[in-house]
Amino acid sequence: MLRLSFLLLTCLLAACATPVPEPPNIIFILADDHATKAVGCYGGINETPHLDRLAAEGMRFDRSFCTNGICAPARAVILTGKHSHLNGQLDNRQTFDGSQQTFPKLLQHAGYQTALIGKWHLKSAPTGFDHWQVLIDQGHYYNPVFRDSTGRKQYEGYATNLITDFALDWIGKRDQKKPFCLLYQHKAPHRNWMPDSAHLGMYADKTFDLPETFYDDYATRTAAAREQEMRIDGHMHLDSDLKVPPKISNHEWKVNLDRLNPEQRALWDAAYAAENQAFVEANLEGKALAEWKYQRYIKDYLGSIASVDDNLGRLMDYLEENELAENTVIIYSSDQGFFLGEHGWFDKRFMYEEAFRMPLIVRYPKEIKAGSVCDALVQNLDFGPTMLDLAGVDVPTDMQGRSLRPLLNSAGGADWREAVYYHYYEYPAVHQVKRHYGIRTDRYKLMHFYYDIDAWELYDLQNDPNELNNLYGQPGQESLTADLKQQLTALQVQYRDTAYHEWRQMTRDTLNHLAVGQPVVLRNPPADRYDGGRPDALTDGLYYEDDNVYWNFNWDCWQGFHQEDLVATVDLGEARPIHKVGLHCLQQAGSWIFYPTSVTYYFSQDGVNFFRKITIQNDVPPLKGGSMTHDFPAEVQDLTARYIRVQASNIGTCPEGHHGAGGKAWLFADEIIVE
Ligand code: SGN
Ligand code: CA
Repeated sequence: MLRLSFLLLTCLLAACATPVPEPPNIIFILADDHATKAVGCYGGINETPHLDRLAAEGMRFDRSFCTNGICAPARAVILTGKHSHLNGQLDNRQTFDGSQQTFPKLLQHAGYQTALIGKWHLKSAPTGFDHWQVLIDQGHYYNPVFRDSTGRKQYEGYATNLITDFALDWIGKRDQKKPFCLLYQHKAPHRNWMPDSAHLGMYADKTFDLPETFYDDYATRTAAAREQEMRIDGHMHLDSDLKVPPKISNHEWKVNLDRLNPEQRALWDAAYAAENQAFVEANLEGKALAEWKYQRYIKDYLGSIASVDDNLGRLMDYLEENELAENTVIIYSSDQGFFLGEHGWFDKRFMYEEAFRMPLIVRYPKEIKAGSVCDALVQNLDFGPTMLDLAGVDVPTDMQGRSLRPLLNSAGGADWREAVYYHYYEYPAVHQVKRHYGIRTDRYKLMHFYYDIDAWELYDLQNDPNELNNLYGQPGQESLTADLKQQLTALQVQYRDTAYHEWRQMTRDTLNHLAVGQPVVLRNPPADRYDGGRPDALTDGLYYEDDNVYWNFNWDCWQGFHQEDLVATVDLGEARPIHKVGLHCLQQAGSWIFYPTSVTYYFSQDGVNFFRKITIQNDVPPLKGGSMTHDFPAEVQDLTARYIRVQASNIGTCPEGHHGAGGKAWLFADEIIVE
C-alpha cells in the first residue's frame, strides 16, 4: 500500500504549501549474464559509455551478489524478495508459481502502472503487470518471437533494439497521471552471443588479454571445479558458440542462422568470413586453439553488450527529452555474473566471484549523489524491497531482502549485513556444476558442495582474490572455519534454508525381476553420448524415479537412442512363466527427450520365431509439461517364453511447437522389466 493514497496526496498538495514528494517512476533493467568485467566503470575490458554515464550520475555498487546464479531462479528471487527454496524456483526447469506475492503486484496494488518487456524465462504467464510482452523461453537474437496476453508474433529486427522499441513505446502510451514501473529485460549477452549487424566485427582488430587464471589446473580445489562442463577449450561448440562454419551439426544453431533475413545473413557471413577462413587454414591445436576460441568468444560477448549499452543511451535520452529523468529511478543489473575465461570457463552457476558478483547501478538524482560508490554486501534479494521502499510502499515482512534505500544516501555508512548467502541447485544439468551453498563475508568465502559429493572450499579473498588456494582443512584454519560455519548456519536459520540435506544424494531404485542380469541384444546401438557405458544397462535392475537423471551422463543405468527406435531382445536363459512386462523410460517435456509413441513386446522360445505380439500405445502427449518416468505395463497371462523382444518407437523428430521442432528426438530407456 502506498503510505498515502494518491487522492489524499493531491488533497494535501492543494491544502498546504509544503510539496509532498511524488512517487517516482521505476525502470528496472536486467541484462542476462552481464559480468562486471564487461562494464567500463567497473574497470572492465570494454567501453560502455552509457552505463558509465548512469554510474557517474548515480551509485555503483561494487559488491552486489546473486543468491542462486542462474537465470529463472534469479528472476524469481528479484520478483519475490525471497530465496529460491521459498519462492519455489530452484532451477531453470521449474515453472514459476505466479500466484505468489511479487513486488510488481504490490506496486500495481498501490496505484502503479506496471509493465514487463523482454526476457522472462519463468514459463508461466507473467502476473502483476498491466502490460507484458516477452520472449519465448530464452528467445532469439534475430527476428525474435514475442508473446503477450493476446498471443505470439514474430518481429523483424534485433532483440535488444526491439525490446527497447517496445519499452519506449509503452512509456509513451502510459497513463501520465500514474507513476509507472517498467521491467526492461534483455536477452543479451546470453549464450550464443550473436551481436547485431551494427556491431559485427567491432573488435576485429583487438586482442584481449587472457585472464590470469585461464590455464587454471584446479589444484587445491574440490572435484566440483574439476568436473564441471563449462570449459572454453572443451565444452564450447565450434559452430553455435564460435560461429565457425561450414559444418553445422547443431540443430539449434541452424535454426538460429535460418532466422536471419538475406540482408542480415549477408552481413553476418561477411563479418566472419575472412577470420574463419584463416582459422580453418591454421589448423590450430592445444593452447593456440584454446586462445583463438577465447578471442572469438569474448568479442562476440562484448559485441552483444554494445547493443545493450547503446539502447541504454536511447532510453536515457528519451527520459530526458520527456522530462522523466529527474523523477525516474533507473536500476541496472544482471541475473548474475559470468565467467569470461577465468578458470578457463564460460557460463556461471558457481559461487566464485566472477559469476556470483554482478553489476548494480542505481540512478535517482533525488536521493543519490552523482558518482557515488557503495561497497556494502547487497544481493538481488534486496531489489524488490528497494523498489517498494522508493515507491513508498511497505515492504512485507516475509520478504527476505532489505531495502537498499538507506545505502543510497550514506554510501555504505548505514547499519548493514555482514555476510551474504548463496545456494545453487541445478545439478545434474547442463554444465554439471554441483549443488552448493555458502557464505561470503567481507573477506572470506566458505562453500559446501553436496549431493553426489561432500566437499568444502574456503578462500581468503583479500590474499587470494582469484580463489585459487582452497584453505579448507589446512592447518591453522580451524578457528576461522568454525567461525564461518557458525555464521553460515545462522544464515540458513535466518533464511529458513535448513533442509538442504533433502536435496542430498539421488538414489537409484532397484527392482528384482526375471530379466535382471540377463543378456540383451540391441538392434540399433545406443548413441555414443548416452550409451550409459554398459551393455546390460537395460536389465541391471536399476532405474531412476528422479526426473532429472538423464542429465547425469556418468550414471549408467539407462541408454539413449537418437531418432532411432529401441529394439532389444532379452534372453531369460530358459523358458520362464511370465506375468508382466514393462519398459521404464525417461522424459522431460522441455528437452529433446520423448517417451516412445508405442511399445511392442514379442515373445519367442528360440529367439527366431516370435509367437505372440502385444502393442501398447502411449497415451502421454509428447509435449506434456513437467517431467516424469513412465512404464508401459502389459499384463501377460500364463505365457511361457525364453526370449522377449521390446520395440519402442522413437517419436523421431521433435514435433511442431517444440523449440527443437524438426530436430532429432531422443528416447531414453532405463529398464526392461519382466515379472
Ligand atoms: C542454455 C545454454 C547454457 C546456459 C543455460 C542457462 N546453452 O542451456 O549454456 O547455461 O541456457 O542459461 S545453449 O547452447 O542453449 O545456449 S540461463 O541464463 O537461462 O540460466
Ligand atoms: Ca543468465
